[in-house]
Amino acid sequence: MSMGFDKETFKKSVIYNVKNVFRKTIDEATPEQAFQAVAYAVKDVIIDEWIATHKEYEKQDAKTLYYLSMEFLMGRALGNNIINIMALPEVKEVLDELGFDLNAIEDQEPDPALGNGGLGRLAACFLDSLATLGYPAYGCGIRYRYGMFKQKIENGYQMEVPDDWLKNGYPFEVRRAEYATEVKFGGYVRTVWENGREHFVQEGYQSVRAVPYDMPIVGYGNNVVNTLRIWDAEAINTFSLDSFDKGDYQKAVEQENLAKTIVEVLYPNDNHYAGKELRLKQQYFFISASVQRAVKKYMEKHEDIHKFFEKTVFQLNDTHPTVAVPELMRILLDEFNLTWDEAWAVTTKTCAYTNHTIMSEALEKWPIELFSRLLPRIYQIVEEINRRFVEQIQQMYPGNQDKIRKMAIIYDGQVRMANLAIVGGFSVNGVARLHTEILKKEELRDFYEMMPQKFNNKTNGITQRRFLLHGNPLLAEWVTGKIGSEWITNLPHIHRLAVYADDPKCQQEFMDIKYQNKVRLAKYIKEHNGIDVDPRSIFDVQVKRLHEYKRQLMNILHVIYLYNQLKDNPNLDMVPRTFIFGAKAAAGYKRAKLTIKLINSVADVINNDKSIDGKIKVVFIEDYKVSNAEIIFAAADVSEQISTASKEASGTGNMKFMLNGALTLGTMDGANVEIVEEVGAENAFIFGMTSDEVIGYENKGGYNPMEIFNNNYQIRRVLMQLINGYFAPQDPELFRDIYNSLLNTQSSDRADTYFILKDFPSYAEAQQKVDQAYRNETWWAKAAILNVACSGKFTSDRTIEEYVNDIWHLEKVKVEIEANQ
Ligand code: 4GP
Repeated sequence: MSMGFDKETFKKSVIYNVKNVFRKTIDEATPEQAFQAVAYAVKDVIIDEWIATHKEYEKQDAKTLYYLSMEFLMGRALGNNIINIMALPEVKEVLDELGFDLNAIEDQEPDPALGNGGLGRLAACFLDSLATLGYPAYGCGIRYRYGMFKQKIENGYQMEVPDDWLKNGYPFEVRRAEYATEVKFGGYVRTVWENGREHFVQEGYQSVRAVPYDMPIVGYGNNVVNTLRIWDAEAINTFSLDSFDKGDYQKAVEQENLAKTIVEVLYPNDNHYAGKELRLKQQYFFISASVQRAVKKYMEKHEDIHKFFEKTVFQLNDTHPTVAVPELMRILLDEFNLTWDEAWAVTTKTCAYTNHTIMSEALEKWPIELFSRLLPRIYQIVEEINRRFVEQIQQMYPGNQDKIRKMAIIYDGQVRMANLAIVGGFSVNGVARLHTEILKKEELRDFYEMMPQKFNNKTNGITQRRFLLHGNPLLAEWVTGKIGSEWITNLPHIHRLAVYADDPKCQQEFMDIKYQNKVRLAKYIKEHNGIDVDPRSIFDVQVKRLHEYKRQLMNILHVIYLYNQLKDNPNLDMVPRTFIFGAKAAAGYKRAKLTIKLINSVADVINNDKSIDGKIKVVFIEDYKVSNAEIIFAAADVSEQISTASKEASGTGNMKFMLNGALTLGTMDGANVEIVEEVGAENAFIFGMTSDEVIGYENKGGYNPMEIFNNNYQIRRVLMQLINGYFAPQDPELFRDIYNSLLNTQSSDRADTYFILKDFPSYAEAQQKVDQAYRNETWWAKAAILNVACSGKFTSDRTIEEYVNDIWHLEKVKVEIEANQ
């Protein structure tokens, strides 16, 4: 238990908060009010540790990581914080005594969803691990007024509803007005000569005030509390008549609007770049504020800015924060008067870049017209970085224009952010072994040849504190009962479970827990979807963002294929299966949204067809998010990780399923490769083309899906059902676009870009193996236990230690707390 935690004090604090904030006695409090009161009471406990942690960092003058990310997909904090201060049993008791149920109170918390998917959730797992390992670190991001939209399904279609997560106030955040800074946009740069040197002054700009809000990131049982700092924007001068009098009315209005719109909403795109001006504003806004603050903080304790990198490291979470490179240059050049070479030496030792995707549509490129208009001084600096870099290319590869075409930072009228991130930093990493190899051999090959020393791999990980300890209490308790609790902070320890994999009693216990978790999910589905599902059926789950490369389409086409078999032969011997989907589609991604409609239309037909006797059920879980994800992983038997090989950089859902004892049905893509390496191919279901095969076809311009269509009657039958009204009797044309995308009868895209038909036969075969394997309960239980036992590598604690050793070079800090402060 946390040293700062005292049960009686906590109870009083909850009662007091209800009274003080809501003017009510505890028995009158609504569940939402109770949530707020409990959250404030927990924050009370955390605050002392938070202060102590930062005192300790200062005392030790520790090197600090700034994890710069446009996204932090945190999920709910209350339950996680209670677990990490190690006060779960005591808090439960107190709430019990006060007549509340902790789960119900947790359910009142909005999911802070300041992220889209994998990239944002990874950032959240990293913060948890950094705090638990005791490393000095800030997460730096944006306090979006509206996070990831809430998804409603209406008539089978996705509808987007704004996520007003701050509606009732968020108890864990603290506004830190004293650290507010100014961020400037637009205007022009004037050159002045002073002391025999050129100086650059930005004039005629608009600006906003960046105000940080801090959220505590609680380490597990170690008194360490780090900070997630998210920036809000406010108008510099509040709108006033005063400005009107001065003739500045227009400017005051514009500044007010700029501040309002800049942090208004998270762009809901995953693995996709939307080249909107506002997005670049968001990027520069939070980066300028974070970098300015990091420099100020450093200068409070140090004199020599040349050594900034000894105490500071910036990790760029994808290219979105890349303006950190020119922004740091600007501060060093214009505010500290360093020479170019001095400034460049500091910057390139401070910045490091992580690549999260090879999808070409995700590559950020800004038209120079827009970039230079919005960030005139920053653009000048990027021009100069580019000029010097191109010179370097010419020296190394004289006369090779192709190298310049591929590697220049500014080319064809665009600023290429990945190139800037690679050139401006000392490290470039991919997020799984296969992904890093593809970066080196294909996507970033020229850079790798020129600067191989920068490249390294950091296979992703996940926090077992949220995704097992919090999300699956039954299994967590069982694991601890068998092998002790060390796995909570040392996941490889979980391998000790392997000796129980063959033990019939343990197998039984394990399967009972899985069953109870399936009952929990079935209840959730009944409440939210109104569909009855049988917890004895195989729970076959694909939850992740909706994207063509992730191939939810292949999954639902296979469901149709299976359904056809069942219609042909109602006595078909198959284990009943519940196909569960959960996915948000970017609001403007038409085909993804149509795929959601298809899944729901297929669900409608199949779930209402009495003739198949409930052997197949299809469920689309509305509003997939961190909080329901925890329930879903715990209940899964089969983990669908079926992306086209080479396309999924890593995946992290795959790891969460494994940790919860689901078997992977997947391609050799991303971290699936490493999962299979850990657990053994015999304990997973692997199918489909390899990444080399896929890349081979791509280099030849694709393949001809018509051959498969012509020769495989079952596949042809499924495709024809897309256009003959089988699933859309009112509008037989509804799914024509999907049909076309597979056979390319009209569009200019390559036919079946993601090789769905090509991989379909081997996918169907693997699915058949799943069916067979599940019948052997002993085998299945053993394989599931082994998946849990072999998940040790996939803790984000391991990932963070690797970043620390190879890139960040941080020191661990210990925080001691006196009891009952
Ligand atoms: C994702 C990748 O698609 C996923 O494979 C990876 O596990 C995750 O990053 C974390 O590294 N990329 C994105 C994105 O979310 O927007 O590019």
